[in-house]
Amino acid sequence: MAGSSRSRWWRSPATRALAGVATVAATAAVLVTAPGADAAASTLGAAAAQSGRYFGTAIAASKLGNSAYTTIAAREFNMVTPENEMKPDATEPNQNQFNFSSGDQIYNWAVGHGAQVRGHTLAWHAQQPGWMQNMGGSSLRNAMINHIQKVMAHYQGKLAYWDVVNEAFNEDGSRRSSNLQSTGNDWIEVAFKTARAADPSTKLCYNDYNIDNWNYGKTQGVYNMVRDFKSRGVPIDCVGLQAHFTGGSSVPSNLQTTISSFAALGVDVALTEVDVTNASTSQYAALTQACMNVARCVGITVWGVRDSDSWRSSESPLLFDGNGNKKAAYNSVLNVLNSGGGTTTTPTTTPTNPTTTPTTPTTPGGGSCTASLSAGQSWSDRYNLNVSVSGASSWTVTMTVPSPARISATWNVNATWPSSQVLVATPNGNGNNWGVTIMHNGNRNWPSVSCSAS
Ligand code: 9MR
Repeated sequence: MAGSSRSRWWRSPATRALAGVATVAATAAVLVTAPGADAAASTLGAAAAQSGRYFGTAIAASKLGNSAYTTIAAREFNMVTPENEMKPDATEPNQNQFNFSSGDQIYNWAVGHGAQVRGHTLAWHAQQPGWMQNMGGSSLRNAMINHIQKVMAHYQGKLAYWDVVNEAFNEDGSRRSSNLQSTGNDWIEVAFKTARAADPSTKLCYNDYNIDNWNYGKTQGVYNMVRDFKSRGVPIDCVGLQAHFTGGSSVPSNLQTTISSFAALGVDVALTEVDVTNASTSQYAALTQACMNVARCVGITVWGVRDSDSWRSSESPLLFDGNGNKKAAYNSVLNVLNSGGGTTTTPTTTPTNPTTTPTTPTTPGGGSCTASLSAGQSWSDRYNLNVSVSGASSWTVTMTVPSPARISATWNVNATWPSSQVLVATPNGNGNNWGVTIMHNGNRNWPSVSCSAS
């Protein structure tokens, strides 16, 4: 089933129609030469990338010296959220004195392993540094603004997403009382406006737990805020459903309704901190399918690598056991990711401005190899390109996307990202046909590519 879905995806008439001559060449290459091209992907990140999504994990800097941990993390995940290292108590331990050492450690590890990073988090009632906890009024408001500006300036242009505000609502949908809330009800929109000005290249998210059930007061409270922000032009790009299905929670049957309802407001949606009591295979499959069924559900992040890394380790809620073995839930997630996007992920079939696509997608490189691009699926905010390398079997392809577009994911290739705009790719042992997802951010011009044989 995974194979046939994948095969439809690669060879769909829409895909061929979009790409013109270059597509014919690329499709032919897939049909003739790529034994692995129709195979189901064998890691979570690669499987998610087939539909333009990512699969991520929380990473703790203190564990980056543990090779059992990093081996799994590097192999399986293409999005990383620092579990604690970019929170206010970590980044601004003394007022206006910043410390990015642990955050940078995670960032550098992630991009060195082909993953993107989700910043977490800028304004939150919890994990505030001591000096901030007793502040209020205009001094706290100004401290929050300064914190957002300085932290985002440090990571300017580097992060795919930022959780600008975290957990600001009560269970009944009212605002949570906190020192931040006491500075005025507009503190959340001030945070988002400050964030947009500080780094226009990153996506700005609101993130919370217990907003998975559409019929829940808190879900409705957050939904109404996002709707209000969109109607008034307050900058917000995404909503993170933490999706902690531990501590007595379970996946609600209407999760997909929640995801699609937020998406219909014009924001990306992601499941950002997933864990499930005893890693129920059916619940993991259901939450993955709910995301796959909504085009703007951009990815899933689990809150830790192995059960022993979980903040709720006694519930064994993750996809790898303490010895690093794949659990049954791992396979149920992988199968859903490999089975394709489901009916409601049908993409828009034409880029909004196809005339901006260069007509010379084939760029001969140095040495004796050539990388050819052809159009894959496209969505309102992102598009896939298929890359076919001919000539040498040992090659390095460098791809540069035009700013403010940024590379979001790859599949079937070993990739490192020296920056959000530059990708360096080498074979992963599974043929010469691979792909990339690009968030266009308004610039749909295709990237330039060069190939060098080695
Ligand atoms: O997993 C994090 C744990 O190591 C910290 O001790 C805890 C402190 O608040 O935060 C945990 O992560 C939380 C995340 O930042 C926000 N959503 C809830 C997560 C689990 O508590």
